[in-house]
Formats: sequence, C-alpha cells, structure tokens
Amino acid sequence: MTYKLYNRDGSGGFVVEAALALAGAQFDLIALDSVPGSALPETFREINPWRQVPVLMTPDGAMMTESAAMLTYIAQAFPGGDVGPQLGTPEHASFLRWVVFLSANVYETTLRRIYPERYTTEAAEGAGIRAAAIERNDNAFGLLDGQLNTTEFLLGDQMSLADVYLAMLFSWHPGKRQFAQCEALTHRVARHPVVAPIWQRNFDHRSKVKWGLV
Ligand SMILES: N[C@@H](CCC(=O)N[C@@H](CS)C(=O)NCC(=O)O)C(=O)O
Repeated sequence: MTYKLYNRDGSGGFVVEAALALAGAQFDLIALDSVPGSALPETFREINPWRQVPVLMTPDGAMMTESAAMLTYIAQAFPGGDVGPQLGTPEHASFLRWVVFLSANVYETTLRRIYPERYTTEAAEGAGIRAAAIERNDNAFGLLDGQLNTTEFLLGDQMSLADVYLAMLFSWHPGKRQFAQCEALTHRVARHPVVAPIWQRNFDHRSKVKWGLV
C-alpha cells in the first residue's frame, strides 16, 4: 500500500507530502529536477497532461492531480488526529469549505501573481493582472485572518490538513500586508513535529522568514 507523489522541493506537493506523513501512510517521493516559479519539463506531460505538480498515484493505481482533491481524499481515507474530521460532522463541512476556499481563491490568485501572462493575451496587461491578483490574495488572507481571530486552527482547537494548506500558501505570500493570525498559524504548522522536517527541506533554504521558531 504505497502512494507515489511527484513534486519539486518548495512547490505545492509539500502539503500532500505533509498530509501523507501526518496520516502515517507509506509513500515514495519522486523529486523533480525543476525550481518553483518555472515551467516543468515538457516531458512531465506524460505523467500529468496539465504539466503541474503535485501528482499523486494511489496504491490501487488511480492518478490524481489537484491538491485540494488529494487533501480531501487523504482526510477521508485516514480521518482523525491532525489530518481531518470524521465524515458528516459539522467540522467536516468546515474542512471542505476551507480546503476548497484555499484552492479556488488563495492558490489561484497566487498563480495569477506568479504567471500573469497566462491570464491575458495582451502582454502589456501583465502588471495590472498581477496587481489585482495580489489584492485579491490579500483579501482572502484577510478573511482567513478574521476566521483565526478566535480559534487556534481553522476548525477550532484541532489542527487539520486545511491548516497545513493555509500555512504553505501563506509562506508564499509576498508579505506587504500583515496578517497576524495567518502568520502565527504558519509558525505553528511549521514547528509541528511531523511537518517540521518536511517544511525545512522544502522551504528553509529559499525563505527569508524562519518559520516555526515563534
Ligand atoms: N490547481 C493545482 C495547482 C498546482 C500548481 O499550480 N502547481 C505549480 C507548483 S506550486 C506548478 O506545477 N507550476 C508549474 C506550472 O504551472 O507551469 C493544484 O492545486 O494542485
């Protein structure tokens, strides 16, 4: 029962690797020779026709793309602990809400900021697309910051994969505006004993902030 995860250090497969580790699942990591912010090799289309990481192969042979789908799948296969809530509970409803919110609004605006040329046919519009993406990304983190004002984690006092997802995406935030709660959560996730070594391998050498210390 071994999963196979394709990623490159510092990219979105971090959260899937952390999820598999938190779930106690066995997996093989295939680390691609590519750096965040660049396109993946053309040959990677043979694995994922959309040419993005992460890609997860399940032990029974399914191929998955889309980090939100993978997190939902892992949380359903290994509920409990710091992974995710039991199906059908109010916490499960919140879990689904936040995982999809993070994917649809936060991850997507991050990609629009990094690759604005993909969102226009007019090269001259790139700067405006990036500026609007940063504003939208800030608004999403503002909403998440408000959600975390009264609770330690997105679902309350229990950590879940939604928090690890938020932390990864927040660590990529350009950081002009302050989001104290998202920042505190990111430190909390980065120092989690299971997550910490995976975090450090993925992010420490390219991050100005030393996450996990506070
Ligand atoms: N919607 C996808 C987005 C994945 C994604 O954007 N991955 C980035 C790395 S963080 C990537 O592969 N970038 C290379 C590219 O898009 O060319 C998901 O949630 O898994």
